[in-house]
Amino acid sequence: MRLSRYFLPTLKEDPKEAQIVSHRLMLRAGMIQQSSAGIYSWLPLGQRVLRNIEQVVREEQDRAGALEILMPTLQPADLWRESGRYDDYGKEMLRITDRHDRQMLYGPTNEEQVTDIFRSHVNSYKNLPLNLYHIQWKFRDEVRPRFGIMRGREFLMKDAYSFDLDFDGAKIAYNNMFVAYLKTFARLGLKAIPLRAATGPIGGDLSHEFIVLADTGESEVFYHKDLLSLETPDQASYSADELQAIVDKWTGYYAAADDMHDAAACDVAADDLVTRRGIEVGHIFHFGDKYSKIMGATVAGPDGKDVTVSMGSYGIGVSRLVGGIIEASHDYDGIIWPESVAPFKAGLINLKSGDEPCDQACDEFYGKLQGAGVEVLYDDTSGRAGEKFAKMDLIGLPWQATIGPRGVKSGIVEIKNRATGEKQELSADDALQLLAGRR
Ligand code: 5CA
Repeated sequence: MRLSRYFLPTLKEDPKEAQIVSHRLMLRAGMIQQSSAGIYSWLPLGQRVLRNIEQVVREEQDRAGALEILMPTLQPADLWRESGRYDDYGKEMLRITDRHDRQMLYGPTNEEQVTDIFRSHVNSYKNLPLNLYHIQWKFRDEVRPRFGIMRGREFLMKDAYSFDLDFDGAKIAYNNMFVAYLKTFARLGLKAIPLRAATGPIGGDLSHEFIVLADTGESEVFYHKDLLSLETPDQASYSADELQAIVDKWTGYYAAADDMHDAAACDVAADDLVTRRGIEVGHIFHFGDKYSKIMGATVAGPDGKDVTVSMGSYGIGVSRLVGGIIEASHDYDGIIWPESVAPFKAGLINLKSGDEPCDQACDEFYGKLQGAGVEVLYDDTSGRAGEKFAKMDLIGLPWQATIGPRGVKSGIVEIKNRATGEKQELSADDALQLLAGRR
C-alpha cells in the first residue's frame, strides 16, 4: 500500500481527551475516531489490527472445536423476559422499540439467543458436546465509558457457548476454552494471567478472568510471581486429563483481583506475592442450567429421559485487546506491534521522494516485497525524512526499510527492527529475504 493513496490521519500532538497511553497512541496513529461517548469508528489502520486479532481468536476457537455462527446485534426483549434478565440488566441495556411497537434490545451478550437456537434444533445427547461462538458487536450503556475502546459502550466481543449433558462434560468444555485462551493470548504476544473471578450478571459458580498486566489496568491484581514463568501449552489438542492437568497447574498458584483477594486467606510469602494492575481481556463462566432450565433447553439422554443441558460461556474482548496489546507493547516513540497482529509487516521509507533514482529503487523494492507476499506500507510521500521516521515509529510496524540517495548508489537498504531498534545495512536481496522471513 502506498501511503500517498492511504488514509492515515495521524496527529502530531497528544489529544487532550486521552488519559492512557493506548488511547493516546490509537488516536495519534489514526486508528480510530470517536463517534459519541464510548462509540468509535475504526479507520483503515485500526481496522486491519482489529481484523488480525479477530483472526487469531477465530483460529484458536476453531482449533478448540468451537463452531462459528453469527447472531444478530438486535434481540427481541421477549427472550430476555424468559430468562428474567430483561429487568435485571437495568440501565446498561440499550432498549429499542421498533415501528410495530415491539420491544427489542441491542445485545450486551448472547446467552438467551444461543439457548434459543440450541433448543430449536438439538434434541439428543448424541449431538453433544456442542460449542457455538460468534464475533459480534455488543452494546453496554456503561455509566463511565473511558480509555477509548478499552471501556467502550459499543465493543467487539468473541463469545462462545458450550452445551453438555452433565457437569463432567461441561468441565471438559470449560478446561478446553481455558487452554485455548492461554494459546490465544500467547499468540497475540501477551502474558495473560487467569484469576478466579466473580460471575456478576452472567451468573454461575465457576469463573476465571484473564488479565494482562498494565499500569493503567482497571483492577488491582495479586498473584504468585511464578505464574508469569509458566509455559504456554502448545500442542494442537489435549485429552480431558491433560486439559485438567494444565488448568490445575495454572490455577495452582495464588491469583486474585481486588474484589476476590483476601489478605488473611492468602498464604503466599510476601516476597513471592506481586501486586500490579491488570486489564481484563477474557472471562469464562460455567453456569450449569441457569439458562437451559428456565428456557427449556433439554435433550433426550442415553436412557431416553429429558436432560437439561449444562452450559458455559466464554468471552474475549476483541476490540479491548487492541488497547491491551498497545499498553503492553509501546515505547516513547509509539506502538510496537507483535507480528501476529501488525497492520503491515513492514514500512518502506523513501528518503527522497521525487528524486528519480530513489523513486526507482524504492518502487522496485516495493514490487519485490509485494511479490514475496510481504504486507508493506510504502511512504512515497514528499514529507521530510524526520517526519517519515517519526510516523513509522508511531504506527509501530515490526520492520522498517529505508532507501535514500546514499544507499541507492551502493545498492543498500537499511533495515530497522522496531522492537529492538537494531539497524542493519543489507543488499536489497538480503533485505527481501529477511522481510519475507526466509532468513
Ligand atoms: N457472556 C459472557 C461471556 S461470553 C460475557 O459477556 N462476559 S464479560 O461480561 O466478561 O465480557 C467478556 C469480555 O468482553 C470481557 O472480558 C472484556 O474483555 C470485554 N468487555 C466487557 N465489557 C467491555 C467494554 N465495555 N468495552 C470493551 N470490552 C469489554
